[in-house]
Amino acid sequence: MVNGSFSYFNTSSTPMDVVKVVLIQGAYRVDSVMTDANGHYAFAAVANGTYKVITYITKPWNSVNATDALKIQRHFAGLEIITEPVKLQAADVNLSNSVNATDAVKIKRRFSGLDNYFDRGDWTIAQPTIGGDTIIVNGANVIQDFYMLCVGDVNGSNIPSPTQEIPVAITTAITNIRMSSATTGGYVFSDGGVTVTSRGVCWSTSANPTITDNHTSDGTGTGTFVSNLTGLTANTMYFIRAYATNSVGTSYGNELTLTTLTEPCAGVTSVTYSGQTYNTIAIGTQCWMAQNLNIGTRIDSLQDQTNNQIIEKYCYRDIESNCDIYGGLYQWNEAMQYSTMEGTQGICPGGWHIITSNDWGVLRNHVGSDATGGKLKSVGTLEGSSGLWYSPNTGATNESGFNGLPGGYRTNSGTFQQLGYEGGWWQSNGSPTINGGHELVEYNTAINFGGGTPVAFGRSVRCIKD
Ligand SMILES: [Ca+2]
Ligand SMILES: [Ca+2]
Ligand SMILES: [Ca+2]
Repeated sequence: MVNGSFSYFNTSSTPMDVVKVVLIQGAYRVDSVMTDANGHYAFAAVANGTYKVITYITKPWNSVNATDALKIQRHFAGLEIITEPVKLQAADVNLSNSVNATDAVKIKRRFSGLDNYFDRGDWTIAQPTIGGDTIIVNGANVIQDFYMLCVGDVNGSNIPSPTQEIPVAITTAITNIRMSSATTGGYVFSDGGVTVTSRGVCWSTSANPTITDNHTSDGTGTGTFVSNLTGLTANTMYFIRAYATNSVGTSYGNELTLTTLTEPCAGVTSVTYSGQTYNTIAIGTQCWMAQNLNIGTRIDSLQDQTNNQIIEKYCYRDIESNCDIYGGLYQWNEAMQYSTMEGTQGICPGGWHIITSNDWGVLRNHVGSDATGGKLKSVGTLEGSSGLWYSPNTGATNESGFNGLPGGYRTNSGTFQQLGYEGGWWQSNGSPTINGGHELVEYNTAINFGGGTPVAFGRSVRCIKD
């Protein structure tokens, strides 16, 4: 490692930022780096050997005038001897290896506009004590500081100002795209020499969004930040850029685009099916009916439902009004309309289908695996006259909006069970002679149980949009 700092040889030792430092060995360029705001530079992993540095400086040549010329004349006259290596270099503007009246004259000519360059160039550097710009690496880290002057500024009267530019930011990839939200962010890798006072991302439906459009505020300074975009419109394309602001101005990162997800129930707030109207509910990316299906002709619980081109239903305890509240109960094959295909329409209206195990998995992923059943159940208790569940209705929040009701079921012998205690919905995975898939929620737990029920049982049906 070779590292150190560059500073101006004036009374305040002004740090020299944005100096491009090139490490050379003979004619070869080994590496190059830029000094930071404190003038620091570092070359990692430098092999043993003898090196020099050359520099590139974009700051203006400045503050060279008659005072400097006078100092040179006093040095030449032996009145005020210049000893510091970097000042001697700055004074020898014509590279003659001596400091004399010729240098003073050349300074005056340039200062008065008769010349516009020095043989030495505009800037000179030297090590603080031994002079020169040689670096010897011999098995250890080398710390080597350098002093700089404008050529001719013998009295070090120049005070270079730190470089101040707008920051530089990049926009990071967009993730978690939803109907109304997404996650992105940025990386500020340069503050332009001045503290970044605000940063984030801005977005618009038009290209080249700015901070006058919607934007986040995600901290200050350089480095990585994460931005959460909210309040987006479904199914809409947005242009997104990171931004970073310092006292010089605001810069923008590369532009990215995203298209929000389509509202799953877009344009379908309700479905009217065989005289009954069902509300819809968007849950994540899915569009569900908000009520259990209640279609068909009620038959007595002691009869089986058959493949007869008529949709038949049971109502709990054979009471029609229970179907109005909880929906009908259907044997699995009737619900499937005698198909065995997962995802079949069954007794759902066109464009909708009996839920699949995959549909339920998507629902559960969206709702969350913790207390899923509680988030699916309607709230309140029968005892409290506040709901349809028996107490305690553990964990019920209906956070999902699914509004799961405890419709109970019809057994294979024609009795009814569990009204108020259990809600269960057929899935279209199953065997037509054994079990159909089900998903259950219960009054005394927040857990959601998947499994199978004998196909001769009657259960509730919830339809999901294709
Ligand atoms: Ca000279
Ligand atoms: Ca000066
Ligand atoms: Ca039937």
